Amino acid sequence: MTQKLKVAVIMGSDSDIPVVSKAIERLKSFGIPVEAHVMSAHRTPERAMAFAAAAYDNGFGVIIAAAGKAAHLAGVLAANTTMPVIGIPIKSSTLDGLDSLLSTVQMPSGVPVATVAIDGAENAAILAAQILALGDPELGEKLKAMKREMEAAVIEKDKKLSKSI
Ligand code: RP5
Repeated sequence: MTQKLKVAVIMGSDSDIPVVSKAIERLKSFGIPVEAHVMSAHRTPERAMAFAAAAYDNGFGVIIAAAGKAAHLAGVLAANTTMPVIGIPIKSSTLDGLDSLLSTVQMPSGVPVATVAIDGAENAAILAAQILALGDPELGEKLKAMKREMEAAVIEKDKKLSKSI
C-alpha cells in the first residue's frame, strides 16, 4: 500500500492555536496524517521557505497556513512550492481579521492561495481532505458520509422548528 499523503498545518504564532486546532481535529477525524508547526513569514522566513520547498519530498499533499495581521505566511509558502496551499486568515488584530483576509487572499496571478473565511479552520481541513480524496476513494467515502450527516442534522432541525411553532 502506498503511504498516505500528509497535511501540513503551519501557523504564524502559537497564539493561533485556538483557531487552528479545529482544522487539526477535523483532519484527524478523517484519518489524515497531520504535522503542525509554528513558522512565521516574518520572524522565521528561511524556515518557512525551506519547509515549503521540501514539502513534496517529505510526504505532504496539501499545506494549510494560518496567520493573522499582515498575514503573508500562506503566500510565502505558496511561492516556494507547487503544492496546493490553503490559507486561513486569523482574526487576531484590531481590524477584526480583515487585514489577515486581504493579505492572504489577494495573491498575484501565478501564485494562488485557496483562502477560506476568517477563522475558517474547519473548512480549510475539509478542503484539504477534498483535494486528497481525488486520489483516495476511502477518504472520498468519508466526505460523502459527512455530507449525509450534515443533511440529516439540518432536516432534524427543520422538524424541531416545525413542531415548536
Ligand atoms: C501573525 O501575527 C500570527 O499568525 C498571529 O496571528 C499574529 C500575532 O502573533 P503573536 O504576536 O501573538 O505571536 O504573525
